[in-house]
Amino acid sequence: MVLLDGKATSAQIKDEIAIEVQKLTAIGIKTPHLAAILVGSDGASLTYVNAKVKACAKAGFESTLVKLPEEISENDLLNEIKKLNKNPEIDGFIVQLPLPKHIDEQKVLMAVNPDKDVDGFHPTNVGKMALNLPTFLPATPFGILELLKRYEVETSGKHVVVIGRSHIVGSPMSILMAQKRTAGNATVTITHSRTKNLKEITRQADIIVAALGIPEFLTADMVKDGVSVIDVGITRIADESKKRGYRLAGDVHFESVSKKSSFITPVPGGVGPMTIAMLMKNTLQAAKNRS
Ligand code: BQF
Repeated sequence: MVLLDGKATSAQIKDEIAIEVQKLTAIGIKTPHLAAILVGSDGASLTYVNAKVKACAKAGFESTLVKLPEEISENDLLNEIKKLNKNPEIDGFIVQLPLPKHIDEQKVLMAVNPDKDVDGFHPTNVGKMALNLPTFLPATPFGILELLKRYEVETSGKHVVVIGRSHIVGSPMSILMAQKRTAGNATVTITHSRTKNLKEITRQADIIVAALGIPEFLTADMVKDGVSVIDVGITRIADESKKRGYRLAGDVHFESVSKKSSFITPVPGGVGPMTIAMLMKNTLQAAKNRS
């Protein structure tokens, strides 16, 4: 069993980016600048957005955090987005998800200038992604591709089973891995909550991407020997023995599944850190596109 170490790999990627930033600024190109909009003060969202700000410092970027109250109107949020769209200092920005229920997420994502949409969530960029045209790939699928690439996990001709059809992970992951690209050329099956006989399907998988959001859902009886497993889950489970009061659980029952695995990502320290690193990569690309 080989652990796909997202923590170490993401640190390496951030170092590579920092070196490139130094080279760019040396020839007079401005320092990449990422902005993030956070609405409200959900604990997990705050953790994620702080991790992004910290990663900017590590990669040699500038960052701006725009904190807005939970009760902000949709219109006022759209105005904040317009400001970032117009601000020439900002190369790329994200709107931290999820948003409060009174705000239409789709409307918000569509307001982001596609050239600054470093999360790759604007329909224009989703379309480009689906057509394998140059664009910002959504950070989590992008991070998974990069992890598979760097660990030389063979994907060509392999059967990849994706569990989960979210717009952020499952759907783009399925599209990307079927494409003619590195960490692609796979035969992809997408499964979800209405799938019948899931276990019979996952047992045929060479690679499983678990992105359904149910802690420890994928168990050893659902996989074949030699499988490679990508765990996208990160559910907070109350645990008084931890200093934060919770532990993170993946969608994979790591202890049993790892025994049958060729490659497997841990939680924490697997896909999560890669997501942050690829957001940095997209922001660097956004800055280069403008110079
Ligand atoms: C780790 C996210 C669900 C909904 C909205 C490192 C992150 C997570 C885990 C992280 C995520 C998940 C992010 C670890 C960003 C990934 O060490 O295992 C980093 O910060 N993520 C997000 O911004 O929004 C989410 C998951």
